[in-house]
This record gives sequence, C-alpha cells and structure tokens, in this order.
Amino acid sequence: MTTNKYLKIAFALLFTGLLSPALFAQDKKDTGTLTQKEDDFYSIKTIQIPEDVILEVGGMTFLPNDQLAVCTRHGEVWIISNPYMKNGQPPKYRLFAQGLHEALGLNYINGDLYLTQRSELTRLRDLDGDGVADEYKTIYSWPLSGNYHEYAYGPVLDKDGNMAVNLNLAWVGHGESLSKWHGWTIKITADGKMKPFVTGLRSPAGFALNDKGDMFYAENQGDWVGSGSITEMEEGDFMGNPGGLVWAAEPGSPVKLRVKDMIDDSEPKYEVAKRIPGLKTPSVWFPHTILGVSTSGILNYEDKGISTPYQGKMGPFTGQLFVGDQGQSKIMRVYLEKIKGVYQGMVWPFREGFSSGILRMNWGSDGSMFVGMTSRGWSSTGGGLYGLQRLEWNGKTPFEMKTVQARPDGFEIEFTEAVDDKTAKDPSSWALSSFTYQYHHEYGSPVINIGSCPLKAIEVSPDHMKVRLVVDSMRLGYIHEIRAPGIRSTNRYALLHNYGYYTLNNFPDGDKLAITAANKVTPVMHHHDMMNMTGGVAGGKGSIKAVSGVKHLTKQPADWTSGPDRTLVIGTKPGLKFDQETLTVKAGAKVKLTFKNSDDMLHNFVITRPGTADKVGQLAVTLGLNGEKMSFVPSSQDVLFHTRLLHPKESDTIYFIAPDKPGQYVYICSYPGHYMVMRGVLKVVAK
Ligand SMILES: [Cu+2]
Repeated sequence: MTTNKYLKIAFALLFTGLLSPALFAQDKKDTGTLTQKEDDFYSIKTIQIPEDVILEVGGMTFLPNDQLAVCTRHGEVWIISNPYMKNGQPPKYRLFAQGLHEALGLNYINGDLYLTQRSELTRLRDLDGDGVADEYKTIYSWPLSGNYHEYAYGPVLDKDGNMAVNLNLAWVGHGESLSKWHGWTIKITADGKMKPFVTGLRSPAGFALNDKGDMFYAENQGDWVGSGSITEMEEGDFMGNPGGLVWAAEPGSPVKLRVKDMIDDSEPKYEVAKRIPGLKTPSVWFPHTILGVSTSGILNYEDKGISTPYQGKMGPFTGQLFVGDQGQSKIMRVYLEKIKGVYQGMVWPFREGFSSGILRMNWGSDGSMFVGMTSRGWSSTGGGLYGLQRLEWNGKTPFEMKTVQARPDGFEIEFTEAVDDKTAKDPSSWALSSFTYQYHHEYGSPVINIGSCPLKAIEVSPDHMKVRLVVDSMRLGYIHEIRAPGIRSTNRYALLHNYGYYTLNNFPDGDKLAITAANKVTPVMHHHDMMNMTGGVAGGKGSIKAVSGVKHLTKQPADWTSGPDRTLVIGTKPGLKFDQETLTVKAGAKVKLTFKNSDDMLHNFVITRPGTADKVGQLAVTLGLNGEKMSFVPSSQDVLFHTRLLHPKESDTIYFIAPDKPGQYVYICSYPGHYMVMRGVLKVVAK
C-alpha cells in the first residue's frame, strides 16, 4: 500500500492551503438567498421503548393490522401496537418470540412471519392464538464456523416468490468464507429447495427490490470494497470480494468465476471488470464518509407488498430508493436509471440526525418511514445504543435535485421547483468533478484519479424545471460529483442539498446538444482543477531535526542521543476502543509511541489540545473526499500529534515531545464516526 504517497500529496495540499472544509461548503454569501433545513420538511419522531426492552433492531416488518413487528440482535421478536403513538398514547409492546440467535432480518410473507437467525431461516407461528409464537420452524439452515462476523440477513421475497437470504463473510483479518454459502445470496424456493444466486458479497446487511422487481444490495467498505455502494444482483453475478468463490464450483452454483481468475492490481473496479467477465461493478457508489460509512437498509418508495403492505409519502421522489447508514445515522436518496441494460444513477443526502445507527426502514400505513436502529456495539453519530424513530413528511416540497440523468454529452438535472434562469446559466453556480476507487485486497481505498469536468454549455428548459449540462471529461466507471451551490429557485431558495454523486456505467444513445452562442459557457476554474495541478507535488515533511511543530514524526530525532524518555504502545479493542483509556507522561518528556491496529476497521491516533477533541473529530468529517489522503487528520492547531490512518494489522510509530503544560490531553481516533467513543486521555504530569 502506498499510503505514504497519499500522505505526501495531502501534506503538499495542506501547505498550499487548498484543502479546507470551505471547499465543501462553497455557498455564495448572497444576502437575497433563502435557505431551507431538512427539519422544515421532514420531522423525526421518537417512538417510546419500555425501559426493560433492549430494542437493538435487527429487522422490522408491518403486519396487516398496522402493528409493527421488530426482531432484535438479542434474539427477541416484539410486536408493537400503536407505533404511531396516536392520540398521545404510548405504544404497546408484546414479546412474541425469544431465544433466537442474533435475528437480523424479519419479513411478513404470505401470512407468516419469517426471520433469519445466524444459522437458519425460521418461520414463526402462533398456533393457539395466545399472541405468542409457539412454533419455530426451520425452513433452511446453513453451517457456521463460529466466527463472530458470520451475520445473516433477510428474507426478502423476490419477484418469483423465492425467499432470498444474504450471508456475511467471516472476518479473520480479511473477509473469508469459512463455512458454506457465506459471502453469498442464497434463495429458498416455495418448496424449500436452496438455490445459490450470487457471490462476492462482503457485508450485505441491506437488500430490497426496486419498483421494477430487480434486487439490489448494499455493501460496506472493506477488503476489495473501496467504498459503500448499492448494486443490482443478477443470477451468477460476482460482486467483488473473492471470499465466497471457494464454493463457486459446488453443485447448483451459477457463478462461473474462480479464485484463480482474480486480479489484484489496484486498478479501478470498472477497469478490472473489463478483464474479468462476471465481475459486477456498483450501480451507485456512496462516497465513503460523505454519504455514509456503513450502508445498510434499502427502502423502495413504491414498496407495496414487498417488505411492507404500505407505500411511502416522502415527497416527489416516485420510483426512488432510500438507503440508511449505520455509522452516520442518516438516510440517503437514490435515483436509478437503466442504460443499455445496466443500472446507474445518483445519490444525495436526504435526512440526518437520527438517534442511533440505522439498520432498517419500513413504511407505515400513513406513509411515514419507520427507522429501526442499533449501534451494535460500534458507535454511530446518533449516539444511542438502539432506537426506533419515525420520519414524517409535512407535505411541503423542498427545493432539491429530483433526478439526474446521463446524456451522451453530459447530464440533465430535473428539479422539484422551477430554477432561476440567471443562476442556472452561470457556470460558477456549478462544480463537477469525477473520481473513483481502487479494487484490491486492501481494506477500502483512497479516492483516486480526481479530475475536473468543465461545463461547455448550459440550457434551461422552457418550464424552468430542468437544466441540461454539456460536460467535458466525463469518464465511464467513474463517480461524478455534481455540486450546485449557486443554483436558486425562482423563489430565491438555495437547494436543500446542493450536491450528489452520479455513477456512470454507460452513456445513453441519443442526440448531443448543439452548442450555440446562447448556451455556450466559458469554463470556470474550480478548486478541483487546482488540486489536480498540485497533485504531483511531493511533500517535504518527513523526518526533520526540529521536533517542534511536526505532528507526525516517524523517525527518532538525531539529537535524542539517549533515546526516548518514555516508550508507549497502544492498541485497539473491538467495539471502537483503544486498549488503554489513559496514558501518562511527564511534561516535556521525549516520547516514542506506537499505535497498533488489531481491529477490523481503519483507525488513527490523534492527540488534541485540551478541550478540543470534539471539535477536531467534527472537523475530520468535513474533509470529505480528501479525508483518506489526509489520514482524516484536520489541518488544525488543536491537533498536537498523530499517527497516519492505519488499515487492519498495520502499526505506526511516532516521536514527539510531551507538552510543557501539565493537563489532560484527549486522544481520539478521528476517523469519521469514531471520535465520540474511541478516545482516551494522555495525562501530562509535572516533571
Ligand atoms: Cu477509529
């Protein structure tokens, strides 16, 4: 891994001052502009949970009588009456089933409740009508190795009446399929037969059908997965993590690829897929840390009869998908289009601010969205260990990009409200760029090959609802960032969310827009262009003599002739923890500190100035696409010393001189989503 290279580039950018949170909030300071908040349209209501119920939601489904059934990680099924808390009355909870093994999926199918436990698909029935399940029937079971990471999710009913189940890979420092069909989607037919469907899955917690009946699953960043995504699953597909390929030659497997076919050279996945037929690339990438860190449940706006008897009422987004995120407690919105037989499309932020890690969403009978949450021992922005909330739309339409469609020479953006002609035609209202990720056995990927996409022409439709952009340098297989900070509605509103990401798998056929004197624009220089120009500059901030001011010094300074005064080693524990909550050093001591990452996620170690840990953690989130290159260490005087961002099994040793001033210096992992819980205190004591 060439992390150092990225670090050097990041340092170079840091010192040229180009990377700043302002890059991601370049709204014009225009006094005539009106702004909107998510809360002006979509309100979050908390559903009460009795004190003695630990509702770590693993699965949710509505029953026909408008009761909500919830299964939990702890193996219980609760049936909740009046989850809407109508007339100010609290909901009623009834324990329907218990003693199950980590139930992470629940569905009401053909009059019965089905759920997945760790090792089987189970049907629950209440035969004597006392409101409690008395028959737990195994429909199909699969082997387990005992590895903690062998989660199972589902069932989802496909359009042919089969029940699909997703099986997670085990984690042994990397993803591996230690027992049969882990890393696969398997389908159970109505007569109980099992058919392997696709493999290459890593951590497929969410899957659902779209309004066409095609099945999509949500993937999380990890080994062989550069960033989160949703991807259509078609029989025989290989999604990218080779773990599950060990079963590809088993009877009944529709997957033609074998482990020996894999290519591990860090090229973009789209490029590798040209050489490995059967390797599927994402329908829509979710850029890591910007649109989530752990993509989870998928909810189809027209979900009727699929995972709930009801449909959504969430604004003018017919045909679209809502996708949850566990680590960032928020929901994204996805517009899909199918071009030349392959799905692609755009993802935007939709609503943030939920109370815990989002795993499941369902529509209630009133069209509100029920959001089931667990932080699963990991942290989430919401902070709560678990929760149940409901998102309600008040009927007012926010000013948003409603759809983005690819064109042979650019994009066509449809808005929910009429756009102001002058701002739409001003090229400085827009900023387009593209980038992708590496496909390799490493965990995650830096953002690579960032390029700008200058505008060549802009045309506004006669009704002002659409804007056609002619765009230079669009690239197949790339994620296209579309920012529209300068766009205003005819009512002077700025967009509620002024950016999103379009994954381009194919160009559609059709006519290109004729560029005329009326629609032609003069290209504007954006930050991204400048980043490209400085991208090749190597940073000169390696190990230097003076320790003062250097925050990441990886060689022992030459003048430490008798070595460090203090040697510290700190590691990780599962569940987003450092293995030591306090470290103690004397003021002014020469310190050698080694941080070892033995966890299955990415972490860093950042020592902050007293009282600034939260501020530093929040700043790290705003680094956006540049975060990984910067090891998620913000350029701030509140950061005293830090390691680089460590992948699983990596370590980094740093040298620093402890502050002269005794006090409590909080250290955090500033990787987005971690700082709230992954922290400790460096106690600096008087000499
Ligand atoms: Cu971390």
